[in-house]
Amino acid sequence: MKMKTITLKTLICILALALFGFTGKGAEPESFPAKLPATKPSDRPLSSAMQRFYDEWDGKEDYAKDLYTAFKYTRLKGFEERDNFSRRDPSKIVRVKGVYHVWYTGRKTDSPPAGANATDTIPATDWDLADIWHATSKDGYVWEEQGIAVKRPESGVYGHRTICTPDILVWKGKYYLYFQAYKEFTHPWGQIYCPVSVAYADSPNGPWTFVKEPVVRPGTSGAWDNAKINDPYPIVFNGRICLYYKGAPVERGHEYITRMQGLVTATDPLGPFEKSSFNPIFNSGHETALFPFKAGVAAIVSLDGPEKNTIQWSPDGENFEIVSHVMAPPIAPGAFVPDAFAGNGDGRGITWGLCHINPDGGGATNESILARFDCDLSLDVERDEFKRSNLRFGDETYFNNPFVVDEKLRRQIAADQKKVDTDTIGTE
Ligand code: AAL
Repeated sequence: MKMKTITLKTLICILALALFGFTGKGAEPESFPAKLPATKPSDRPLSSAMQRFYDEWDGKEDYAKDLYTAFKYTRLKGFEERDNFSRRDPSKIVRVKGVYHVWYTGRKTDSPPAGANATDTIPATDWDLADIWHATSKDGYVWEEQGIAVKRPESGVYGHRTICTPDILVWKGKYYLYFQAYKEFTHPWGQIYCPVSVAYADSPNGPWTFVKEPVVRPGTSGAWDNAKINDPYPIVFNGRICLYYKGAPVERGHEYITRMQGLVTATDPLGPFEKSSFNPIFNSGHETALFPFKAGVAAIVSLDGPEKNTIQWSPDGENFEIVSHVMAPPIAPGAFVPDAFAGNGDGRGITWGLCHINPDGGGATNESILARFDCDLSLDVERDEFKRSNLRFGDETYFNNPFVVDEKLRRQIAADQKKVDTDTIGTE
């Protein structure tokens, strides 16, 4: 008798599914189907997560998106390693007559950064007492360091203390390097005034002419970017030079905006640059990393802020939306963006670039090295290896900086543990 009932029920179910379930019409389906409905189902209750899956994520897994990627890293060859010779914040890469060119912050000092104990010859930070260096490569792996491209200018001129974090623009056959230009001692580094200056040349190999008057200055008193214009990053979009940057106010701390990014635009590389009325246009990120993508602009937003570690896209270069979340994005990426200055409304994306790494996992007073990253944020390649999430790290990663628990933290954890660990409630 029991057997019979089950069989009858099963039969009814199969019939119901055959009639309504598979067509999505009529009776409510039993469970959410294994094959994702292409559009948001309207005939069944959806959890908040499944609503978002359709409303915000377009009914797609992240790896199905053009602007999703994993990142892989490779050690570079050709950079002489020496104590207190630091290289960081590479520019985007340009290729001229088959040769790749990159510019970066180069600090060659006699001693390591000493924070508040810095002097005229002892740097405060990793990017203090630096110049803009240049390297070339035929394959993107083996690099030949060409030495200093732009030198710190004389006393009294912005950049005398340090010039760093360069990026490149090619406009009407000429080359323009934009960089942070500090006049004074850079400690404490949150408080110092830092405009952007520029140098130009007829060829990527220089010689470079340093323009003494900064081209982009921090905002007025009280503005979100009133102290520093960091990470100037030019592309050409909608017929204008669009220079993205990270702004910083004099005051720092949780109640102040510290890691937002803005945009200035111009039609002449030497300015005047006009600030976007939407600024800030990113609420997160650290170093700027953008590229033309389809008819708009894409950005890698990493490290800081509520939208850290995302790839974003904007149709107008000013109003960005999150497209995907990424893991372990490159720090200070400078991608090879062949169409960065094409301004043709058909951005093809990026597949590799350089970034920097702090070998000790440290911050401002640690030395940095340049590294290569590869990815698939391009419309022109198919790289399954990069369209995967769920990356796992080996023990080497977990038991080293920045994950390692140091002595001070261990003491705090021990004290907290005494305070908050009780027997599990209900076990008495
Ligand atoms: C970088 C950049 C800017 C900061 C410092 C040097 O990675 O964000 O350049 O000022 O750190």
